[in-house]
Amino acid sequence: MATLADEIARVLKTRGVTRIFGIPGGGSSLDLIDSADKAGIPFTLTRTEAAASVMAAVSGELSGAPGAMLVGVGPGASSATNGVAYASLERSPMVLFADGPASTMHQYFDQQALFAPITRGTARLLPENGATVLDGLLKTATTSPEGPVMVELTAGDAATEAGTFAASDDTAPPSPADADIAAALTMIAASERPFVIVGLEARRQAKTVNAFIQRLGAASMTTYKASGVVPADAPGFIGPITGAAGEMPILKQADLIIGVGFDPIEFIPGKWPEGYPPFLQIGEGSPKNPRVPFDSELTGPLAEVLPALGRGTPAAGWTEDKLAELRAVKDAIYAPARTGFTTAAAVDVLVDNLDHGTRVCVDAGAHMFATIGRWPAMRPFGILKSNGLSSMGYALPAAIASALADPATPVMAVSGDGGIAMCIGELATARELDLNITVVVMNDCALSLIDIKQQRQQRPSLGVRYPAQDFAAIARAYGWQAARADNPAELKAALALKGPRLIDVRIDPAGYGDDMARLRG
Ligand SMILES: Cc1ncc(C[n+]2csc(CCOP(=O)(O)OP(=O)(O)O)c2C)c(N)n1
Ligand SMILES: [Mg+2]
Repeated sequence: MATLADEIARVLKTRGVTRIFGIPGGGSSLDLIDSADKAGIPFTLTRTEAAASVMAAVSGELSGAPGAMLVGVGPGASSATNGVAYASLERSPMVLFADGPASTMHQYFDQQALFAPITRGTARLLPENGATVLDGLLKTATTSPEGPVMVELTAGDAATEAGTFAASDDTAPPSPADADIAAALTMIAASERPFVIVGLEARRQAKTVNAFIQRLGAASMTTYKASGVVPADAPGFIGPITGAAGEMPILKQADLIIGVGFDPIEFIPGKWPEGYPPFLQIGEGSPKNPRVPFDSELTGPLAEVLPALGRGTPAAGWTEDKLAELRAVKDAIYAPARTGFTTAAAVDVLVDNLDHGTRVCVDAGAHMFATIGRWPAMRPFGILKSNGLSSMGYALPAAIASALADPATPVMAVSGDGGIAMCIGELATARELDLNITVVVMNDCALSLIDIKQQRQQRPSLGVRYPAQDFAAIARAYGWQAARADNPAELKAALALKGPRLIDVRIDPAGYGDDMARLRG
C-alpha cells in the first residue's frame, strides 16, 4: 500500500527535491522523514526553523527545483515564517510542510492563514488527492515569479492509503507581443548611451544577458542578488546598484535605462528622480511595485526576448573616459573615509587572499555596503543576499545550503555580530554535515545599521550596543577552527586555518555613518 506520505515523497523526487530541512514535530513530520528517506531524499536537522526556512529557500534558488522543509504544528510553523517571507519576496521556489492541525485547542492557530500573505498558495493535503494538490502547488512554486508554498498534513492522513494521482502539466510562459518587441527595438536604436540594470531574474540567463549588453555596447550595474551575472571585470560594468541617491548621478549619464530581469523589490525605499532617462523594463513579469516607473515594458522569457533585441553596431556614447567617470562615482561611494580597521579594509584582505570564485553570503547590516561594494563577483549567484526582505540571520544558513547544493564552489558567510547571533546554533549543523565553510564576523559590538540611524537623528545611544561577544570561543565550542583578528595582518594569518573556520574580525565601526551618507545621502 502506498500511503499519502509515500506519494508525497514520490512527487518531491519527481519535482527534483534533493533534501528536506527542518525540525520535526511528533505528527506527520515523522511519516514524511521516513517516506522521503526511502525515496532517497535525506532529512537535514537544523537548530532553528528560521534557519531551515532560509536553507530551503536558498536551495530552491540555486537549483531551480523546489527547496523543502518540514516543521511541527504551532510553534514549529510560526518559527518558520522568516525564510518563507524571504522566498516570497525574493523568488525562491520552496515548500513548507507543517504538521497538523491535530485539534483546535492546544498549539492551535490557523496555520494556512498565517502563511497566506507570504506564499503563492497553501493547502491541507488529504489522502484522496493530496499528492495531486502538492504537485500543482510545486508547479506554482517553480513558475515565474517563483515563490514558496505551504501545506498542512496530519499524521493520520499521512499514514492513510493515497488516492490516484494526476500530474499537472507544465505550461510554457507566454511569448511577448510583436508590437512590444518593435517598441523596445525603437527605443534601443535611438539610444547612444544605454544602461542596463541587471536584476535577479537574470541569474539563470547570464550568457544571454551578457551577449545582449555587449551587442548594445551598454554600461551596466547589477542588483545585490544579481551580483556576478555580469562579471566584475566585464567591459562597461560599473558595480552594484541599490537605488540609493549616491548612485543616481551614474544613471543620469545614460539616455536609456533598461531593466533586465530587474525587480524593484531590491531597491531601497525612495522616490525616482524627475527628468531621468526613460526606463525600458524587460522581464518575466515583476509583481507590481511603484518604486521605479517603467516607461515601457516587454514581458516574456529572457532567453527568448533578449536575442530578438540588439542593434547593428554598439552604441557610441560610452567612451572609455565616460565609463571611467561612472566608475569613479561608484568607487567614491565604497572608498572608506577612515584609515582604521574598517569593514572595507577587512574585505580587501579577503579580496586579496581568497579565490574570487568563492560564493559570498552576506547578512543585513552596515557591513554589507563595503562587502558587496568591494567583492569582485565573477559568476551568477556569486553573492547571496537577502535583499527584498533584507533579513538578518541569513548568511550562515545560506552558506550551509550552498555547501550542500554546490559543494564544488567554496563558500563564505560575512555577517555582523547581531546577525550571526541570530543563527549561531547552525555552526553545529555545519559541523555535523562536515561542511567546509568560512564565516567572517564583522564584530563591532553593535547593531550598527540602526546605531548610525540613531546617531543621525541625534538620539541617545539606547538599545543598539552591547559588550563584546567572543565568537571565536563560541565557534571552537562547536568544533570549528577559529581565530580573532584585530588588524589586516591577523586576518590574513587567520585565513591559513582549515575549515570549517570562523574569524571574529574586530572592526572599527566609526566610519559606517559616512559610508551610508556617501551611498544614501
Ligand atoms: C531579522 C531581522 N531583524 C531586524 C532587522 C533590522 N536590522 C537591519 S540591520 C540591523 C543591525 C545589524 O547588526 P549587525 O548584524 O551587528 O550588523 P552591523 O549593522 O553592525 O554591521 C537590524 C536590527 C533585520 N533586517 N532583520
Ligand atoms: Mg554589528
